[in-house]
Amino acid sequence: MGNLYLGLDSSTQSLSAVLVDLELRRVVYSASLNYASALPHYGTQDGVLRGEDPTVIHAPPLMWVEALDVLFQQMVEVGVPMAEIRAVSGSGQQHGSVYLNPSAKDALAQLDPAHSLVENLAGVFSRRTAPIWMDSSTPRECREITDALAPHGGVLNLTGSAATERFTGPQIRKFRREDPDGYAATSHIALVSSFLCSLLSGRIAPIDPGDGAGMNLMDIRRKDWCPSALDATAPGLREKLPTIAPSGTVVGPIHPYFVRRYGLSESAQSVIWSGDNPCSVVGLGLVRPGLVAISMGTSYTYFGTMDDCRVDPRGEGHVFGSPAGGYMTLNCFKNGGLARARMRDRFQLDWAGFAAAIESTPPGNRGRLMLPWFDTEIVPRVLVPGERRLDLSEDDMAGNCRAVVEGQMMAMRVHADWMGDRPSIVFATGGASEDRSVLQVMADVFNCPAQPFAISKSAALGAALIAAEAWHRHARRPVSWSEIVAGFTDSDSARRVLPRAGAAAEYERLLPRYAQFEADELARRA
Ligand code: XUL
Repeated sequence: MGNLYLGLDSSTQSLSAVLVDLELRRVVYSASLNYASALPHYGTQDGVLRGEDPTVIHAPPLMWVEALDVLFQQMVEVGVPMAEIRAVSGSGQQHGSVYLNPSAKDALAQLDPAHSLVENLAGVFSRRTAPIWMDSSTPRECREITDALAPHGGVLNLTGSAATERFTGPQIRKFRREDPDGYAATSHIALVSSFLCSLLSGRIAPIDPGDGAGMNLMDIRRKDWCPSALDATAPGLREKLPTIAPSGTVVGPIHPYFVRRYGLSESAQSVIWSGDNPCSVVGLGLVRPGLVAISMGTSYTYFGTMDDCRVDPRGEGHVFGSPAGGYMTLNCFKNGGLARARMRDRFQLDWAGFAAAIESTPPGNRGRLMLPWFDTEIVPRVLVPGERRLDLSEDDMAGNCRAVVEGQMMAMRVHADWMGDRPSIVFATGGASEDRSVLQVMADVFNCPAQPFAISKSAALGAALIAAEAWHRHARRPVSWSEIVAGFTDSDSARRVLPRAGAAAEYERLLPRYAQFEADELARRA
């Protein structure tokens, strides 16, 4: 049998698969299935369903189910050696929840390979659609949960995050308020991650502390359900939730459905899934405390790892369990890539022109600053959108380009102070990490090297590596995390950008001015 491990990633827009060969230290297969184009009959726009209320964003869980069949079928058709796969794990978009009725348990156990997964599972839902992470319709529930938990230590301190609109607990509370009968008819509530793992395992799968922390329901230190948070959320909730089990737990052998239909081995193991961000932490090689990565896609996310649990006193950042042990932190800057693109388009530049504009201005931008809150922002929490400039004219092309990037990097540094030690190196990934001028600002602001990764599909890769680690531990041949990730998550040291002493000192002087500007502006909008 080969040494192959499969990682799946059920994300907002697509289902991806990454197959790694641990012997060869190589990704041997990688594919993605886009929901909107491959499964148009679910009527989604980029994988999501929007209604009249713009704050309500759901997705059809059956679409995720069908995607699994289609992707496995494609793997067989292109000749992936399915029988050689030793273990499968996965990553799910975080926070989304799936509501199942009492028939789900038997339907999962008895999946019939003569019928598709959709045919097998069409009747198991007690709620037709699943609220996902983009849904922000629960401010009322967030307030109620915050108030109810105040006498018990506070939601932030108990669960690692302030009550957050997209988190599962507030979403469950809203479901119970709006549809008490639907809630009563629900016997199991799963996350996207645990739901898809349940299909592969043929039983209701546990939730791991990486994804469980995104619910406002888990005691972040004990990594188990938090009774007072459950009580503050909805009656009878504990009975509807699965157990929380450590990341990398082997749930059991893959269900025979997948053996018969797609030729997986009977001994292939189904490993508990996690959220996409915890999986990315592994897929980026952040398997030791103190490592930091900045992912610069549509939004920018700042990931850190730590041994001991610390929470963000401002309540803006999140703490999740890391699948590699200990904790991970996540700060999400919603305006990230969007703000940079907005500035490029405003001055009708291409990315080379944008970089040249930055290079033509000095580090620190002569004190000119911008808060690039074109849209509402998560970190810091900004509910009234609108960018703001200090000593900077709107028409100053180069000054504005530099101010966006500097403002973003300074915000990331200021808002990471609660995470503890300053990083000794920052790993960078995503589109903007290809721009050397951005990496230079990053290196100078953090006063440490900035090093890009060439990794795409970090969540699916992380899931494959989690499957590999779990398989070895289960077979009583444990392998250390650094050995597991070696060769898969090496960064590109040739493209490493070093900080420049003068520029770093300039930012050290500028940071208090930036922090004050931000604080004044937040107070003005409050
Ligand atoms: C994290 C979050 C998103 C989703 C995207 O808190 O909401 O990153 O996990 O899939």
